[in-house]
Amino acid sequence: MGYESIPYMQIRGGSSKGIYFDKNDLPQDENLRDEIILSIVGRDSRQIDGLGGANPLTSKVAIISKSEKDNCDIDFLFVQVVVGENRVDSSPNCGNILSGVGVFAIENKMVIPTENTTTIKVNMINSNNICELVMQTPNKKLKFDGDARIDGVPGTSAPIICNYLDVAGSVCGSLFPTGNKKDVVNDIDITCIDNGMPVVLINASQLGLTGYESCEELTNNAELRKTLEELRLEVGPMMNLGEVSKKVVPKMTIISAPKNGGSINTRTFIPHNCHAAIGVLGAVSVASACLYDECVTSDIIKVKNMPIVNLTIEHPSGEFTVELTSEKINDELNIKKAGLLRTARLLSKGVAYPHPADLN
Ligand code: NQM
Repeated sequence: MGYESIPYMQIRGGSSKGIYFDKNDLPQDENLRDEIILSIVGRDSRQIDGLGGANPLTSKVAIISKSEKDNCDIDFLFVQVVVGENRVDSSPNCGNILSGVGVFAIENKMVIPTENTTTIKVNMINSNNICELVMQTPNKKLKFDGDARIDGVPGTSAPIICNYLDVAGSVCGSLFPTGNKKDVVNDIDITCIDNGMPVVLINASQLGLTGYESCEELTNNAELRKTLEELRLEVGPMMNLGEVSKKVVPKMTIISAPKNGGSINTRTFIPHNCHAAIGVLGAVSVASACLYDECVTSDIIKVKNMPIVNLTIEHPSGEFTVELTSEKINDELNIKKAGLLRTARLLSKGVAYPHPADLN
């Protein structure tokens, strides 16, 4: 089969936007597949010759197929196109792009909607975990309009409930991959955690910041970026991620006291630019640290009401609430489920044309 033109959908998933493909429309060979993805999304920093939006949040790809697993409906592989670096990274997952997977699956007739709501079990290939998406489908039709609002996206849409099941350690092997709830690296106190997304937490005061600086101010702070990158490169192997200079994980999250009635305030580098909001699984990892008194979060928040806790993560464009369900096994707290609200919207459907030179 030739790949001169490839069907795609462009979907806003949560506070990100991506190009969604049916796996069967892309080459099986991963190198050729990634070249075609780069060709379609864009190789240069402006993505002038591609469909991407020249920002990490709009330079994302989903590859979707019917699930090969008996207990799931859909298989989803996430691919991050690294803006301006002419390469992709499929080591992390993306909870925002995941929230658009149900839209693609129903539109593409991979899932037949049921009355009122349709629950789709998604096998997240990047992290080998399951997420349940509950979609609004009155009269067995996918509904986009509704009154759910998420920060980072204008207007309101139909709610999509995302229930992540057992995501602890899905990228690094364990919830606290260094074996500690707190480490000191380069004289900075940090917590390294992976509840679906590898994240390094640092108190703003340790970096000489308030934690309320604007995203632009932080991204333009060359000294801060250098400190964060040195720390990240040091911590990557400690988190079982190996050498991370070419990886987009771990993400670096600066924390401080909440300002707007939430649980904790954040600024997240993903990993070199400050996120306009916060990633879904990134927020889940931050919330998860708040449950443990030994983490660096405990200077800001101590959580007592188990087993179901709602934590509101403040970020540069609003807040993000995560509901964590945990249980104690042999005195150790285990987080079983992370529930959250997203919305998604189908933006366009069509065929994409890779550059002919990339097909050889
Ligand atoms: O953490 C940004 C986003 C993400 C990823 C990033 C995400 C997640 O906002 O699950 O959603 O961390 O690069 O889409």
